[in-house]
Amino acid sequence: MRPSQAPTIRLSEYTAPAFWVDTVDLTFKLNPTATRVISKITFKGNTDRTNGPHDLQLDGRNLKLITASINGKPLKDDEILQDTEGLRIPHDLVPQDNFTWEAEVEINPEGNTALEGLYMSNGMYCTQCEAQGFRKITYYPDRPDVMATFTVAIEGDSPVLLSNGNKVKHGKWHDPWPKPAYLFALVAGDLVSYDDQFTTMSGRKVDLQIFVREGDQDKCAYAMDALIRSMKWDEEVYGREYDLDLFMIVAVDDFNMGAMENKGLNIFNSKYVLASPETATDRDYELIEGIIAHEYFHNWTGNRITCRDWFQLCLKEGLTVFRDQQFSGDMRSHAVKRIDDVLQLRSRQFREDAGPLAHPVRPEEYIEINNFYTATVYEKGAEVIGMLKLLVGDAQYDKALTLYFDRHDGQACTIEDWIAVFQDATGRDLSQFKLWYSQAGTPRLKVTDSFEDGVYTLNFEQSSAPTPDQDTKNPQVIPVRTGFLNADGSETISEQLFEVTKAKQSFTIDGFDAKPTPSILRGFSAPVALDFPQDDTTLAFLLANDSDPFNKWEAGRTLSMNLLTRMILKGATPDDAFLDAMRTVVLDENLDPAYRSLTLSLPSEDALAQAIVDTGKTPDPDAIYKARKALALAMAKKTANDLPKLYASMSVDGAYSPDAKAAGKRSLRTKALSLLTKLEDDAATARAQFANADNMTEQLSALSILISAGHGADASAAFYDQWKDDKLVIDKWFATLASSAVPETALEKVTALSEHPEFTWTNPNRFRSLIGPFAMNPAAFHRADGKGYKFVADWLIKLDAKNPQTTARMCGLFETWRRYDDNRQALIKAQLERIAGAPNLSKDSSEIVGKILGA
Ligand code: B3K
Ligand code: ZN
Repeated sequence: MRPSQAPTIRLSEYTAPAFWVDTVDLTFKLNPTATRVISKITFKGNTDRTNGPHDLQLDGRNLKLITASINGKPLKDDEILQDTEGLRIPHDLVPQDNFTWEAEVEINPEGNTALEGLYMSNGMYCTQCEAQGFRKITYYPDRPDVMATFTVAIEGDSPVLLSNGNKVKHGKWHDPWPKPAYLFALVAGDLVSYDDQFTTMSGRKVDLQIFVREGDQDKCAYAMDALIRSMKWDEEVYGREYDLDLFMIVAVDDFNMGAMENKGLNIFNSKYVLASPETATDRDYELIEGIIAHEYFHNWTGNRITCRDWFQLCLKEGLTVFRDQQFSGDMRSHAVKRIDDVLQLRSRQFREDAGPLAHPVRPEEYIEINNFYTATVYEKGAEVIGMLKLLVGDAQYDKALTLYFDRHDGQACTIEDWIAVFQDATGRDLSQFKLWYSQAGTPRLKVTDSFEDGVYTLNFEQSSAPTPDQDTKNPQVIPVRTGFLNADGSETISEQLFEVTKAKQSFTIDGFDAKPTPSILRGFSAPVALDFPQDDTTLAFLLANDSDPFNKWEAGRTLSMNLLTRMILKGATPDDAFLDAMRTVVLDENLDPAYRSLTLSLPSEDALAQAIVDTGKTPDPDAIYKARKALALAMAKKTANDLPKLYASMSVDGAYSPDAKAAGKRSLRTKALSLLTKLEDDAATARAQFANADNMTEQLSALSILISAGHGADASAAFYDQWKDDKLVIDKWFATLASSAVPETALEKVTALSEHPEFTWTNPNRFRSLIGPFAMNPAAFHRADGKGYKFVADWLIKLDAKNPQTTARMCGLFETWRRYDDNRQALIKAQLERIAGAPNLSKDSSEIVGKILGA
């Protein structure tokens, strides 16, 4: 039998299954503690496999087997070899061609606190099967390359009984599209639906339903609108039509992640469905739109074409993230979306790539696959697609995607299939490009330039630091969009796309009258760390003149990063040139408010810590916190006379609307309020905004600003009192109190919050709302006595016993520990070792903590 210790699964060891599955019939007899699952599965031998005869090996975890039979013949106990991971029937009992397996198992949804498989959330039954939750429902070859059609019957008292596909009758479902088991879903509960309809491009009518708890129907309109826009966009931009009579979304309160793309029955964390102006922020609306689109887009990139094995996860996730980013850009502003995406990429993926959890976009081994739903697989995976599109051009990209859908519909595919499609469609050799999938780490691109006799030369040098398991790296294909500016700020020649493919490579362009100012890596055309020192005067020039919105913003960001680094390491004070540049942004009414808001935002404390590490120094979280605060104060003083006007002019009249334009104004208004409050002893403007706000964006931003300013006590109490019956808003209350708390007292505050009766920590949203924001408040988390680390470790150990998946993900909060001084490192290490040594630690957390420790 299989070893009981968690094994390492390797891509190189992939073998096709011995048996395929044609059809699956499931009957669920629902009961909170003893649900019966009756399965009838038709198998057929995989004729490509020769080294038979084969045993029947089925995955299964936490299942109580009641009966099993093959072709109607009951199997005796001693004919079924069971262990904790599944069962095996010896080959002499298994027909090697076609046969029917039937089994009845019992499971306990109420006892399932890991929220994987069939579980209960506030009295409602729901499922989460990706990646390997189906094996907690019944015995099955639980791997994505086994695709089958499912018929499901649900017996239970609930008025709403849902599963995938088309509805046959109440509680009976048939999904005509073959799918892997990870896309199976079941929901049963006392739910109501918010309905609409969509007519597809070929004229078919599709019913759309969002299922929520009674009382929440009035918070579904935005999600429905986003769904309809997504369906239309996928038809228009990718030619993809929906393929069932019905598309359903269910909102669930207890969920380990954002949402899940189960075929025809998406299950969502309720925070990414429910929204009203009073209870959801602009950011919530934006995320709802993006996540609804993401899950819907999976219907083609993920469901119709799925992954052969879990190593290929980026095949569906990278592509689907890329598609949702395109969609959000089309719906809102491409410039703002790109900056937001790069900020995310740097803060999550570059951080991951620089630390002990670094892994390639397509990992080559894992212990627990749930640990690989990472920023690298998702966000870097999307960047790789963006580069591919840039390199082959828009028309060739469209051609390749059409070929991908035509060639692979209904299949479980690999990255090799994906690359082959692009090679075949475009005739381009992508063998070097493919390194983006296998090499971990963020390439560094060092650039120098020179000018002589009208010839301008750019010299590129790429390198990549060793990452765990990969000491040496080969040069990758790095597309570098570059513009050239005249002294008056105009473009000298049209933008160039340099394809850097060698370790060292130069490009020359002649015909310049004078040395141009280059604008390198426009649009952040490759996920690399650009090393091209430009002085403050040049950066200010680019901030003022660059026609590429990303690099314009980037110039401002580099200016503030450089200044803050000087303040932290050398005790410099804010200089007038910087403050003047920021004041120009405050006053520039020709720029989009959302864009101005982004430009006025200072780099996060975490980003500054990494920047200091990059200079070879050790970051001091207190010094970083103080420098940021001092710079914000200097900006406030510089613009003291402008802020009241900016604040007033950004107020949005009329009823609240979450559209990008209105949200952008509110965002800039918040920036103005935050600066203004630094100049007011009594925080009067923020207090007034808090008291008068008619929407959550303005109420919550005022609360956060008041807390940061040390004036938040009354507002916090009032906020709690007003919203105590709304779980999602109370999550925001916990999160804001933890993230905005001033470092000196933050630990005391969050400790008290962790004892609050509403800190229902087994709910993942609530747990993440308190522990996550505290650990992302660096000066608080990294307090020198180590008590911040202990607080977080205590909670992680406690949660691991209930919910390994959420715990393991949050262990990543410690991934940057080697950045810090010896004293802090020792304190963190001690806590990591405590977690690693906790009795019965899950394999999820043990894999992550082991890697972080470097074990
Ligand atoms: N595919 C799911 C994520 C599943 C995570 C499993 N631990 C959501 C998404 O990416 O759309
Ligand atoms: Zn996804």
